[in-house]
Amino acid sequence: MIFFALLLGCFLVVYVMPGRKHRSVRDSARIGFGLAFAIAGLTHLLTPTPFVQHIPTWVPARLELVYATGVLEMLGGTALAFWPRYKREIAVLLTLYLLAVFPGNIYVAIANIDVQGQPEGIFPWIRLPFQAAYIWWVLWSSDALQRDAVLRTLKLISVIVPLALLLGACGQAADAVPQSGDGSNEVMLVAKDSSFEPDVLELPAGVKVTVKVTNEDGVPHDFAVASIGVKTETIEPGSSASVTFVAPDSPTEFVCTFHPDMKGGIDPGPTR
Ligand SMILES: [Cu+2]
Repeated sequence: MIFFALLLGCFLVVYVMPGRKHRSVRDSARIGFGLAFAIAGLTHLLTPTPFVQHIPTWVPARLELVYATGVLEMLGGTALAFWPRYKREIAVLLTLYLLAVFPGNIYVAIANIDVQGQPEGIFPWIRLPFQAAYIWWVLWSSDALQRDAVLRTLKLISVIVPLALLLGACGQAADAVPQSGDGSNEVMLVAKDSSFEPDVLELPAGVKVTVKVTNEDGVPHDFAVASIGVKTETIEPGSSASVTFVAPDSPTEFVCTFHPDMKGGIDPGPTR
Protein backbone atom coordinates (compact mmCIF):
# COMPACT_ATOMS: atom_id res chain seq x y z
CA MET A 1 0.00 0.00 0.00
CA ILE A 2 3.03 2.19 0.48
CA PHE A 3 3.77 1.10 -3.07
CA PHE A 4 0.23 2.02 -4.13
CA ALA A 5 0.73 5.59 -2.93
CA LEU A 6 4.09 5.70 -4.71
CA LEU A 7 2.46 4.34 -7.87
CA LEU A 8 -0.30 6.97 -7.86
CA GLY A 9 2.27 9.68 -7.20
CA CYS A 10 4.53 8.60 -10.07
CA PHE A 11 1.55 8.29 -12.41
CA LEU A 12 0.30 11.79 -11.61
CA VAL A 13 3.77 13.31 -11.96
CA VAL A 14 4.27 11.67 -15.35
CA TYR A 15 0.76 12.62 -16.49
CA VAL A 16 1.04 16.31 -15.65
CA MET A 17 4.68 16.60 -16.68
CA PRO A 18 4.87 19.23 -19.42
CA GLY A 19 6.63 18.75 -22.73
CA ARG A 20 4.74 15.93 -24.36
CA LYS A 21 1.29 16.69 -25.63
CA HIS A 22 0.42 13.21 -26.75
CA ARG A 23 1.14 11.15 -23.67
CA SER A 24 -2.01 9.18 -23.01
CA VAL A 25 -3.37 8.11 -19.64
CA ARG A 26 -2.31 4.58 -20.49
CA ASP A 27 1.27 5.52 -21.35
CA SER A 28 1.48 7.69 -18.24
CA ALA A 29 0.25 4.72 -16.18
CA ARG A 30 2.93 2.48 -17.72
CA ILE A 31 5.78 4.96 -17.22
CA GLY A 32 4.53 5.73 -13.70
CA PHE A 33 4.50 2.02 -12.88
CA GLY A 34 8.02 1.61 -14.22
CA LEU A 35 9.34 4.51 -12.16
CA ALA A 36 7.54 3.38 -8.99
CA PHE A 37 8.88 -0.14 -9.48
CA ALA A 38 12.44 1.11 -9.97
CA ILE A 39 12.18 3.26 -6.83
CA ALA A 40 10.85 0.27 -4.89
CA GLY A 41 13.85 -1.71 -6.12
CA LEU A 42 16.19 1.00 -4.91
CA THR A 43 14.66 0.83 -1.41
CA HIS A 44 15.65 -2.88 -1.31
CA LEU A 45 19.26 -1.72 -1.48
CA LEU A 46 18.88 1.22 0.91
CA THR A 47 16.77 -0.42 3.65
CA PRO A 48 16.88 -4.20 3.17
CA THR A 49 15.61 -5.16 6.64
CA PRO A 50 11.82 -5.00 6.05
CA PHE A 51 12.26 -6.97 2.82
CA VAL A 52 14.45 -9.58 4.52
CA GLN A 53 11.64 -10.00 7.05
CA HIS A 54 9.32 -11.02 4.18
CA ILE A 55 11.40 -14.15 3.60
CA PRO A 56 11.09 -17.12 6.00
CA THR A 57 14.24 -17.59 8.08
CA TRP A 58 14.92 -21.05 6.64
CA VAL A 59 15.55 -19.55 3.18
CA PRO A 60 19.32 -19.25 2.64
CA ALA A 61 20.98 -15.96 1.73
CA ARG A 62 17.97 -13.79 2.50
CA LEU A 63 19.88 -10.52 2.35
CA GLU A 64 21.45 -11.41 -1.00
CA LEU A 65 17.99 -12.32 -2.32
CA VAL A 66 16.66 -8.92 -1.28
CA TYR A 67 19.54 -7.16 -3.04
CA ALA A 68 19.09 -9.29 -6.16
CA THR A 69 15.34 -8.64 -6.33
CA GLY A 70 16.05 -4.95 -5.80
CA VAL A 71 18.31 -4.89 -8.84
CA LEU A 72 15.71 -6.87 -10.82
CA GLU A 73 13.01 -4.35 -9.90
CA MET A 74 15.21 -1.43 -10.89
CA LEU A 75 16.04 -3.02 -14.25
CA GLY A 76 12.46 -4.16 -14.92
CA GLY A 77 10.91 -0.86 -13.92
CA THR A 78 13.36 1.20 -15.96
CA ALA A 79 12.85 -1.05 -18.98
CA LEU A 80 9.07 -0.77 -18.71
CA ALA A 81 9.21 3.00 -18.53
CA PHE A 82 11.79 3.68 -21.24
CA TRP A 83 11.66 0.74 -23.64
CA PRO A 84 8.11 0.94 -25.01
CA ARG A 85 8.95 -1.33 -27.92
CA TYR A 86 9.03 -4.35 -25.59
CA LYS A 87 6.50 -3.08 -23.08
CA ARG A 88 4.20 -6.13 -23.47
CA GLU A 89 6.95 -8.67 -22.90
CA ILE A 90 8.33 -6.69 -19.97
CA ALA A 91 4.84 -6.34 -18.48
CA VAL A 92 4.28 -10.10 -18.57
CA LEU A 93 7.71 -10.69 -16.99
CA LEU A 94 6.88 -8.19 -14.24
CA THR A 95 3.57 -10.00 -13.71
CA LEU A 96 5.43 -13.28 -13.21
CA TYR A 97 7.75 -11.49 -10.81
CA LEU A 98 4.80 -10.06 -8.83
CA LEU A 99 3.35 -13.57 -8.61
CA ALA A 100 6.70 -15.02 -7.53
CA VAL A 101 7.16 -12.61 -4.61
CA PHE A 102 3.52 -12.81 -3.50
CA PRO A 103 4.18 -15.78 -1.15
CA GLY A 104 6.36 -13.39 0.88
CA ASN A 105 3.31 -11.19 1.53
CA ILE A 106 1.20 -14.21 2.45
CA TYR A 107 3.95 -15.41 4.79
CA VAL A 108 4.01 -12.06 6.63
CA ALA A 109 0.22 -12.13 7.04
CA ILE A 110 -0.09 -15.75 8.16
CA ALA A 111 3.01 -15.93 10.37
CA ASN A 112 2.11 -12.51 11.83
CA ILE A 113 5.64 -11.20 11.20
CA ASP A 114 6.49 -7.86 12.74
CA VAL A 115 7.89 -5.99 9.73
CA GLN A 116 10.00 -2.92 10.42
CA GLY A 117 8.18 0.27 9.45
CA GLN A 118 4.91 -1.47 8.65
CA PRO A 119 1.70 -1.59 10.69
CA GLU A 120 0.77 -4.96 12.14
CA GLY A 121 -2.56 -6.66 12.70
CA ILE A 122 -4.98 -6.47 9.79
CA PHE A 123 -2.64 -4.48 7.53
CA PRO A 124 -0.74 -7.42 5.97
CA TRP A 125 -4.09 -8.97 5.04
CA ILE A 126 -5.55 -5.77 3.55
CA ARG A 127 -2.41 -5.50 1.46
CA LEU A 128 -2.83 -8.87 -0.25
CA PRO A 129 -5.52 -7.96 -2.85
CA PHE A 130 -3.46 -4.95 -3.91
CA GLN A 131 -1.08 -7.36 -5.63
CA ALA A 132 -3.88 -8.17 -8.10
CA ALA A 133 -4.38 -4.45 -8.70
CA TYR A 134 -0.68 -4.03 -9.48
CA ILE A 135 -0.80 -6.94 -11.92
CA TRP A 136 -3.85 -5.50 -13.65
CA TRP A 137 -2.21 -2.05 -13.76
CA VAL A 138 1.02 -3.24 -15.37
CA LEU A 139 -0.75 -5.43 -17.94
CA TRP A 140 -3.40 -2.87 -18.85
CA SER A 141 -1.03 0.09 -19.09
CA SER A 142 1.32 -1.91 -21.35
CA ASP A 143 -1.47 -3.12 -23.59
CA ALA A 144 -0.42 -6.68 -22.69
CA LEU A 145 -3.86 -8.13 -21.98
CA GLN A 146 -3.73 -10.10 -25.18
CA ARG A 147 -2.85 -13.63 -26.07
CA ASP A 148 0.07 -13.22 -28.45
CA ALA A 149 1.93 -10.97 -26.03
CA VAL A 150 1.66 -13.74 -23.45
CA LEU A 151 2.82 -16.36 -25.96
CA ARG A 152 5.81 -14.31 -27.06
CA THR A 153 6.78 -13.78 -23.45
CA LEU A 154 6.55 -17.50 -22.73
CA LYS A 155 8.96 -18.09 -25.63
CA LEU A 156 11.30 -15.50 -24.14
CA ILE A 157 11.11 -17.25 -20.78
CA SER A 158 12.00 -20.59 -22.36
CA VAL A 159 15.31 -18.97 -23.32
CA ILE A 160 15.90 -16.90 -20.19
CA VAL A 161 15.13 -19.52 -17.55
CA PRO A 162 17.75 -22.11 -18.62
CA LEU A 163 20.25 -19.28 -18.96
CA ALA A 164 19.44 -18.01 -15.47
CA LEU A 165 19.70 -21.54 -14.03
CA LEU A 166 23.09 -21.94 -15.66
CA LEU A 167 24.28 -18.62 -14.25
CA GLY A 168 22.93 -19.58 -10.84
CA ALA A 169 24.80 -22.90 -10.95
CA CYS A 170 28.02 -21.09 -11.85
CA GLY A 171 27.45 -18.60 -9.03
CA GLN A 172 27.02 -21.41 -6.54
CA ALA A 173 30.15 -23.16 -7.74
CA ALA A 174 32.06 -19.92 -7.21
CA ASP A 175 30.53 -19.59 -3.76
CA ALA A 176 31.70 -23.10 -2.84
CA VAL A 177 35.30 -21.91 -2.67
CA PRO A 178 36.14 -22.00 1.06
CA GLN A 179 36.49 -18.61 2.68
CA SER A 180 39.57 -17.77 4.65
CA GLY A 181 37.61 -17.41 7.87
CA ASP A 182 40.29 -17.65 10.51
CA GLY A 183 40.09 -14.40 12.47
CA SER A 184 37.17 -13.47 14.66
CA ASN A 185 34.67 -10.87 13.59
CA GLU A 186 32.90 -8.42 15.82
CA VAL A 187 29.25 -7.70 15.25
CA MET A 188 27.40 -4.85 16.93
CA LEU A 189 23.84 -5.19 18.15
CA VAL A 190 21.70 -2.54 19.77
CA ALA A 191 18.82 -3.31 22.12
CA LYS A 192 16.32 -0.52 21.74
CA ASP A 193 12.54 -0.16 22.06
CA SER A 194 12.44 -3.78 23.24
CA SER A 195 13.89 -5.12 20.00
CA PHE A 196 17.29 -5.92 18.56
CA GLU A 197 18.79 -3.86 15.78
CA PRO A 198 19.53 -5.43 13.41
CA ASP A 199 17.33 -8.41 14.05
CA VAL A 200 19.01 -10.55 11.40
CA LEU A 201 22.70 -11.35 11.81
CA GLU A 202 24.45 -12.65 8.72
CA LEU A 203 27.12 -14.88 10.23
CA PRO A 204 28.92 -17.38 7.96
CA ALA A 205 28.70 -20.85 9.53
CA GLY A 206 31.76 -21.96 11.48
CA VAL A 207 33.24 -18.47 11.80
CA LYS A 208 34.21 -17.26 15.27
CA VAL A 209 32.26 -14.11 16.06
CA THR A 210 32.02 -11.71 18.93
CA VAL A 211 28.61 -10.12 19.34
CA LYS A 212 28.65 -6.88 21.26
CA VAL A 213 25.23 -5.84 22.53
CA THR A 214 24.59 -2.27 23.66
CA ASN A 215 21.47 -1.58 25.65
CA GLU A 216 19.90 1.77 24.70
CA ASP A 217 16.64 0.99 26.46
CA GLY A 218 15.46 1.98 29.91
CA VAL A 219 15.16 -1.63 31.10
CA PRO A 220 17.72 -4.46 31.43
CA HIS A 221 18.11 -6.94 28.56
CA ASP A 222 20.41 -9.78 27.62
CA PHE A 223 21.34 -11.75 24.52
CA ALA A 224 21.04 -15.51 24.34
CA VAL A 225 21.33 -18.18 21.68
CA ALA A 226 19.75 -21.05 23.55
CA SER A 227 20.48 -23.78 21.01
CA ILE A 228 24.26 -23.33 21.34
CA GLY A 229 24.32 -22.39 25.03
CA VAL A 230 25.34 -18.76 24.52
CA LYS A 231 24.22 -16.04 26.91
CA THR A 232 25.52 -12.66 28.05
CA GLU A 233 25.16 -11.39 31.58
CA THR A 234 22.30 -9.00 32.26
CA ILE A 235 22.97 -5.77 30.36
CA GLU A 236 21.83 -2.76 32.36
CA PRO A 237 20.47 0.34 30.55
CA GLY A 238 23.31 2.28 28.93
CA SER A 239 25.89 -0.49 29.19
CA SER A 240 27.01 -3.23 26.87
CA ALA A 241 28.23 -6.82 26.96
CA SER A 242 30.05 -9.11 24.54
CA VAL A 243 29.90 -12.82 23.93
CA THR A 244 32.07 -14.88 21.57
CA PHE A 245 30.94 -18.06 19.86
CA VAL A 246 31.23 -20.08 16.68
CA ALA A 247 28.41 -19.21 14.26
CA PRO A 248 25.93 -22.09 13.87
CA ASP A 249 25.51 -23.75 10.49
CA SER A 250 21.73 -23.47 10.33
CA PRO A 251 19.34 -20.56 10.87
CA THR A 252 19.14 -20.00 14.62
CA GLU A 253 17.07 -17.76 16.82
CA PHE A 254 18.50 -15.41 19.41
CA VAL A 255 16.43 -13.87 22.15
CA CYS A 256 16.37 -11.68 25.23
CA THR A 257 15.57 -14.04 28.07
CA PHE A 258 13.70 -11.28 29.94
CA HIS A 259 11.47 -10.54 26.96
CA PRO A 260 10.68 -13.66 24.91
CA ASP A 261 9.12 -11.50 22.16
CA MET A 262 12.41 -9.68 21.74
CA LYS A 263 14.22 -11.87 19.29
CA GLY A 264 16.07 -12.13 16.01
CA GLY A 265 17.77 -14.65 13.79
CA ILE A 266 21.25 -15.74 12.85
CA ASP A 267 21.46 -16.41 9.13
CA PRO A 268 24.39 -18.64 8.14
CA GLY A 269 24.15 -17.51 4.52
CA PRO A 270 24.43 -19.89 1.54
CA THR A 271 24.87 -23.52 2.57
CA ARG A 272 28.01 -25.23 1.31
CU1 LIG B 1 14.91 -7.68 26.90
